[in-house]
Amino acid sequence: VRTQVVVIGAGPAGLVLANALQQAGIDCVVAERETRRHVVNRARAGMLEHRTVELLRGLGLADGLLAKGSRRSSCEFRWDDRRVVLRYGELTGGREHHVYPQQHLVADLLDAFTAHGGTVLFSHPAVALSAGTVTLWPPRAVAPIDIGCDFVAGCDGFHGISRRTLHEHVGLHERSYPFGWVTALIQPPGGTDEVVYALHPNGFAGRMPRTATTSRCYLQCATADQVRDWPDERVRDELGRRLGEALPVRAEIAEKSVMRLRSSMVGGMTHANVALLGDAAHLVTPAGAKGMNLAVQDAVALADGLRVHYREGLRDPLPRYGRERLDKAWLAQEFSHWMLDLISGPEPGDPFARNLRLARVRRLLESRSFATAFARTYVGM
Ligand code: RFL
Repeated sequence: VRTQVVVIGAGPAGLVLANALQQAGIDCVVAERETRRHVVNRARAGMLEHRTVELLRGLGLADGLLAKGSRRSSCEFRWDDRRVVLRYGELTGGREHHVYPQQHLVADLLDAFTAHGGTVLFSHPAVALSAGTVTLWPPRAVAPIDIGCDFVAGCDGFHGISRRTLHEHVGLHERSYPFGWVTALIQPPGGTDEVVYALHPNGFAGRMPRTATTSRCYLQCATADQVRDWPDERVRDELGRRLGEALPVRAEIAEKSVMRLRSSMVGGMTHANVALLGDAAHLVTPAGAKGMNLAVQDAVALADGLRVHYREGLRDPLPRYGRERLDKAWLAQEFSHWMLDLISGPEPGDPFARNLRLARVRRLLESRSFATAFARTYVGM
């Protein structure tokens, strides 16, 4: 079997790439380890930057999110008894975030790709890859199959095989943070509201809308904490305490987990004819909501490079893609790192650290030039 591009992974990066290649008349096959059901139900991110939406719109892939998503152009900071709203949309000429759950975007992208004859091989994990061949293990098969190709797009996330295969060639830079975040999807009766960042002496708490009835909430915790340390009552109590708004006892809590916060950056995003995209290349913490956006933007950039390669004979399209996107990824990494440090730190209870953090938040809210710089980066200008 042979195709022009093998795309490993059917997440946002892989599926945007597959759709863009299909539209450019470039043959590709998507190989995904999990089932279709699994990938369209995997709730993760939900904040799409203005720029990401423009790119998806340009590919005709934004109809679902424009019809069913919502928009946000402000966020609220809370500490002590203060609640201050930052209307960042007013500082960016009206650019804002679109809120649409990642799994809904993934479902839309799958539908668009397969409606035009695209092939996604579900339950086909990639087990080995080289510059010109990807080896897949089909379900119940006794032996793997090889697919030959011109290019391999490693869109298989942080735990995938692409990053592991390439990292010895390109290097890896990692950082773990000395605290974790408990995360849960919560359905408070009565619906959900603003993006909230609360800086409480017990640590950070955040609430990000996902759908009209669901929010993703975050609570800073100790690195050693396990999910069993955070029964639903504790999550409810602590969210209520840190956000300053009691959560109704009936608020349903789903998909609770403890996130080990870490950042990871490959030293280079390409090697020979293999390109890394999205989380396979760069992992950012959820602070600043950059991960899914970077994944989509990588995919559009790689598709552009490959189109010019096949149409106009541009040689070696990958190095340019890798250089440009790694620079952008570092900018997003820096913002996410800064944002994490703004809202969350290793020393809840340390008044010096807390007051420094609060001074930084106040400067952000009180200085128009600081707020404008924040707003532009936050919405991805
Ligand atoms: P994905 O989405 O992880 O998709 C990778 C796909 O590859 C498959 N796979 C393989 N397939 C074949 N063979 C193999 N050997 C394979 N190994 C893996 C996997 O099954 C999967 O389908 O990577 P991609 O496309 O790079 O997309 C990245 C985003 O998913 C990620 O950055 C975001 O979810 C991060 N993130 C957030 N990003 C934002 O922009 N805004 C947010 O608000 C936000 N919140 C979050 C987040 C991530 C979270 N978690 C749990 C990781 C909140 C959470 C809780």
